[in-house]
Amino acid sequence: MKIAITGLSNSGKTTVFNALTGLNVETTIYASSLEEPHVGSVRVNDKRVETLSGIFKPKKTTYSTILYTDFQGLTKGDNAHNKKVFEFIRDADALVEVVRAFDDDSVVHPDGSIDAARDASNLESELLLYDLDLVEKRLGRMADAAKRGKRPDETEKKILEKCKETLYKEIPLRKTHFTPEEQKAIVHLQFISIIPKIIVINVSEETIGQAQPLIDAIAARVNFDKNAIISLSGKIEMELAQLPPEDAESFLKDMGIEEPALNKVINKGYELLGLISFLTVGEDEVRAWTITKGMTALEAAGKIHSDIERGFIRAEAVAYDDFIAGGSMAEAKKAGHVRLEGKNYVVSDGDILNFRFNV
Ligand SMILES: Nc1nc2c(ncn2[C@@H]2O[C@H](COP(=O)(O)OP(=O)(O)OP(=O)(O)O)[C@@H](O)[C@H]2O)c(=O)[nH]1
Ligand SMILES: [Mg+2]
Repeated sequence: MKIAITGLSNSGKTTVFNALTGLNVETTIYASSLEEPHVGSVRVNDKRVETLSGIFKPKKTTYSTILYTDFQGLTKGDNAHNKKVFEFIRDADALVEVVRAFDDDSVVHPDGSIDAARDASNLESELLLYDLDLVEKRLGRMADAAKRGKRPDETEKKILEKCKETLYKEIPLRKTHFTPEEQKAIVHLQFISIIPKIIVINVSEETIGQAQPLIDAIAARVNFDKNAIISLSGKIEMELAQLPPEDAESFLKDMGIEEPALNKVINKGYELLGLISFLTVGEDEVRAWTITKGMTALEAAGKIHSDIERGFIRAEAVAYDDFIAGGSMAEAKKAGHVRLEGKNYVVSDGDILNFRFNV
């Protein structure tokens, strides 16, 4: 999964990037002019993988990973600049939008004052404007082609009109329902407001845990799901991410932080994108695989290898908790917990799967 960190200049994007990745790239008090985004990969901590690895003692243990990117900030009203930024991030699976709420006179706010709800609203507008421009250009090209006698793709045209109407109402495309066919018809345009978004309010360290009024204000102003808004102190979380694990716990307690941002953002990302994990086990490898909720055993097989999907016969499935109750595959079988499932079985979070296939 790829998550792009975005936001206005000096909102703390790079600080949050460091907090989420444990890296330590330079943060600046002026707008950075990165030519290449920062990229950092982190593993998704999953206790189940750890426990299974302890049981199977495999040669290799593989966690799911998340790739974070951090790039230049967006600038209100600067379409050309924002376009450049969006082109870097529009292949992301999710956006983490950092909104500044921390006070610090030494860090210049590009709009002169601290107002998180205003910034969130401006950012949303920039996403909408970029998409509107995409839609209109595309429709314009289709109209030109029609004049030259080329018949437009009516399906695509209809969907584009729907997108245009939505965007004109200032509704981001992530709130629009598209059928799978519609999605397929527009995916090549790589809209930006269609990407699921988490808003991260970067608060002062003095106000950690007191962000509810701000969350409410942003949700109301941008008409945004409260459940997809997180607050944290980038500065503190960045310090936390640099600490050895044995010091991290007491630091969390001292700072009044319930859960490190690192976990919060990943959990929200999974929730928002409707992601779950299934597990594979064995002497060679214990591994977590990330899939979308609702995927079938056949689709899950395809995640591992197209050969397994092609030659799919059956999947042996056992729920993680049932497996742990017995402690081994033999015990789970004895207790009748190991099921044989077919192609259309809908995979559950935490299923341990073993695919039988024939190619
Ligand atoms: N006090 C305080 N300062 C912060 C916090 N987060 C970031 N800063 C400071 O704000 C400045 C900008 O932070 P960056 O993380 O570089 O911000 P950015 O959004 O990446 O900035 P650009 O890449 O230039 O757009 C740095 O001096 C940070 O130390 C915070 O939570 N509290
Ligand atoms: Mg930066």
